[in-house]
Amino acid sequence: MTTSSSKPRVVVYKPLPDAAMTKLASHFELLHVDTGGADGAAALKAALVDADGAIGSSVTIDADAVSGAHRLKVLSTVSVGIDKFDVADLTARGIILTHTPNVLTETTADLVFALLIGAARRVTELSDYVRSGAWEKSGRGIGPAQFAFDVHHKTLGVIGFGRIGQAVAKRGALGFGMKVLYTSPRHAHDAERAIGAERVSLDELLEKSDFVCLQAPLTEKTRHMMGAEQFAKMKRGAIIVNGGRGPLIDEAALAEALRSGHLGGAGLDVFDQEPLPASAPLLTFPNVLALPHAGSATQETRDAMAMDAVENLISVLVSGPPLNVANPDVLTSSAVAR
Ligand code: 8YV
Repeated sequence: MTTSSSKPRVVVYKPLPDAAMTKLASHFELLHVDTGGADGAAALKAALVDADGAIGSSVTIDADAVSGAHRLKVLSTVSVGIDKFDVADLTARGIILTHTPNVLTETTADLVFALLIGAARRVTELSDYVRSGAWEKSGRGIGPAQFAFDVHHKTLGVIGFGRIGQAVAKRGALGFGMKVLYTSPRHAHDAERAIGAERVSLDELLEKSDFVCLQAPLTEKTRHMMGAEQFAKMKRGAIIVNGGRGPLIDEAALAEALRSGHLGGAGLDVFDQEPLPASAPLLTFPNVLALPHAGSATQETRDAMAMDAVENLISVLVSGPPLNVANPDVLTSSAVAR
């Protein structure tokens, strides 16, 4: 399909806030694609054939999706995570992948800590206890059946110590007097100095932590990194929190660890299947606090993410140099000459 416009052609595969759309339209010819239907993947693949760029989020764009996209120069995801993409294939094709790492860290860390506290202090269970009239019927103050778990001065283990992981750790250490352990491919010396965070092995983190918080990126290496063996190594009564990606956890193993009473609870913002079906086994446990992948979901942050994603597109297709490139090897590879 040829375009009459001199503007680069950009596929929009996720609705964006008005301000971002206005800026996008001022630079590009836009083609909106609804990826929600049964033929959503086919529609996106067809639209990418004549596109110079694309912007959106939460949709898998694999090698097949871009196999006919011979003009495509950039994919701009409105997310920090890039697990929806075949990054090696994009790099080999010379397609730049940009993301939005700079504006969602604190917002996401706030929600992750809300999950930790909510799970520990049984916030939704106790709220339901009040709403259901059970407290009224008891005619007295609450008792041991309603007691929860302390957070302050406990040990927080963070798996994956990037921006969000470190922001969660700071909340624990500086706000709640928690001892922070972390696993990461490399030392985070600033965090070690600032909050006394200690880099340890995964086994040591699992054995010593009262709260285990998953903030690692999803890769083939980290998929199901928390399985039956790892849950068994956790302290009895410990709480798992996942603000990273659902497939970091083997959900069947988590359900068993909850069913046995080995784990004290879970705070989960991400799941293997999203949206999570209401019939999911994990939702049968009252000590599971489940949220709908809402880590970055505040108006201000989502507006900022969308605007950053638009600016990333402009930096590649209009102004240069490319901003927030998630696959920097593409900038030096021979394939970039498209
Ligand atoms: C969602 C996230 O992707 O940034 C990420 O990686 O997981 C979240 O911000 C968001 O739904 C994308 O718009």
